[in-house]
Amino acid sequence: MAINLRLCIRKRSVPVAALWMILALFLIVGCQDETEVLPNPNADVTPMLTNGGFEDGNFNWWLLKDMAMPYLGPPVVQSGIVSTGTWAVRTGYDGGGPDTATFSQDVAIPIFATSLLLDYNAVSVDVTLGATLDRTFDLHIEPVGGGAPLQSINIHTAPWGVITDSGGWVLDHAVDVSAFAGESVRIVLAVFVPEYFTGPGDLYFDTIRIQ
Ligand SMILES: [Ca+2]
Repeated sequence: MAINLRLCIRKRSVPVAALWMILALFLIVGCQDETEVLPNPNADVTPMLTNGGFEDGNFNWWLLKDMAMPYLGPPVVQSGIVSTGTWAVRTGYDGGGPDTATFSQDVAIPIFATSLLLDYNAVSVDVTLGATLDRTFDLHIEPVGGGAPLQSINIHTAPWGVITDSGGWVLDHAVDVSAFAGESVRIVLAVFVPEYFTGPGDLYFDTIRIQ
C-alpha cells in the first residue's frame, strides 16, 4: 500500500514540474519580447558629431532651419573656402531678420569630453545700413529633439555700426561643454540676424568636433 502511494505521488509530480517549466519559459520569452520592443529615446543620437567637417559634401546628419528670407539664398556645403578637407558650410550673415538660421545635430557627449571646437570665417560683415543691433553666431545646447536652450554660448559677434572681418579662418575656437559630459543633447549652431537687411555678410564654418 505504501509503495503504491509513493508511485502515485511521483506520477502526479511529473505534470506539475512540466507546468512549472512551461511557466518559466513563458516568463523568460515574455521578458525577452518586452525588452526588444522597448522604445529607444536616443535612437537618432549619434555617439559623437557626425559629418562635422562636411566631408560627405552635404548636410548629412545635420538638421537645417533656414531664415525665411536668407541673404543670397540658402546655406550650402561648398568646396571653395574650407578650413580642412574639401568641404565647408557657407551661409549668409544677413537677411530678413529678426530671424535665425540653425544647424542642429543630436549627439551623445562622451563622459571625457570638455569642448566643442570649430573653425569659422566671418567675411566682410557689414552691419551699418540702419542697424542698431549686433548679429551673432551662437551655440545653443538643447534637449535631444529640440526645446528651450539649456545653455547658450556666443561664438562670434558682428557689432552694429561697423564692417568687420575675422581676417580669415579662426581655427579651433573652443566652447566649454563639460557640463553636459555623459549626456545626450542637441547642439545647435545659430546664426542670428536681429534686423531686416542691414548690410551684407558671409559666414563659413567647418571642422566641428567634440573632444
Ligand atoms: Ca571640411
